[in-house]
Amino acid sequence: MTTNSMQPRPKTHIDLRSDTVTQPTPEMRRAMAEAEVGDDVYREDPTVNRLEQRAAEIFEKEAALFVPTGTMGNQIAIRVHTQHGQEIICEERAHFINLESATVAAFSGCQPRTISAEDGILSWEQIKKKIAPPAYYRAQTGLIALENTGSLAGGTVYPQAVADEICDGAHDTGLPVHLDGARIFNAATTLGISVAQIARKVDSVMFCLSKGLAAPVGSMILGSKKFIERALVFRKALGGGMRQSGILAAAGLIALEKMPARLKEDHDNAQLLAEGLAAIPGIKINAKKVVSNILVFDVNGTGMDTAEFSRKLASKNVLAAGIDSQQMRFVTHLDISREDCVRTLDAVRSISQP
Ligand code: TLP
Repeated sequence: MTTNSMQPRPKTHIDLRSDTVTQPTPEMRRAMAEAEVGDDVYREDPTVNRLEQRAAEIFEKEAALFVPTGTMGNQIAIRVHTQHGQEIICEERAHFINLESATVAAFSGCQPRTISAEDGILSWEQIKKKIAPPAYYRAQTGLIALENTGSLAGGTVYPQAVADEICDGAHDTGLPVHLDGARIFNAATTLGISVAQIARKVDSVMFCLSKGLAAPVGSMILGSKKFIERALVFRKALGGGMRQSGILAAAGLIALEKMPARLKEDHDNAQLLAEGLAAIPGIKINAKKVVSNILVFDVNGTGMDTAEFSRKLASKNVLAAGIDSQQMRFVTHLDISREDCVRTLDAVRSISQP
């Protein structure tokens, strides 16, 4: 092994497409090389077992399971909670219905019952109206699914009292709640509370090690021991039994223990970008609504659609993508510095000139 193999790839672009693009840190790479491993399908990988135990402790849940992706984590949780022919109540921009290849239909046999909510933040008031009445010809509600932070909604964060009220209402009605907490550590940073407090009332939570926390691969799902026992069956069914995955879990442990502390820096950079963008003619964004590491802004006033805007930005070595024809998304992360944000704003100014 050469020393170079431990080095991150040289940076040629400012990549704001997603926090999924983060490179593993040198410490992660070392830990991966040295990880003690076993066969995780036999549940004998000591590093995976340690990661699952630490995640359960940090989230104050009975048990945790390491899965390859956030998508698999969400879809396993949904499969455990629901039965074929049921409905899942969620916000219309929820990742699990928009960007997970209709797996909720194909694997769980469920349909979404969506609600359009301001900033992607649902309330119990809205949800309770969507719970199916007990008529034999109506698909029955099987699950309520929340997302915190809301990825396509612009990294928005649930006020904890709002999320807790939803959980209390759901439980009083006999319904479970799953939280897509892909970026729950960003939500915790914004709220100044622990991830355990955010997840206290939900029945299951998924979070990603491979986004802002910078691990190369991996997500976790957490819940009761019974939930995780069932989840293990569906992880195998989906081809997620990974053998010597301690190599990956070793990076995941560093992501979990060390990386949350630096997320505030990403939020500050997102705020800098938001305030800068708000001052550029033709661009619409409310900087006050940017509370984590994701910004969504409207480029319609520049006379460009997002495809053209992205193309021109790429010619200035800044990568970003649209979430539709008018709205662009920027995501800050470990590999984006304050200086990169200043340069990005210069690039946006130069392409937005009439
Ligand atoms: N989100 C990705 C893309 O799929 C859009 C991104 O760049 O933001 N839940 C949420 C809230 C997510 O944002 C994502 C990934 C997932 C689940 C799925 O995670 P992976 O990509 O690991 O399957």
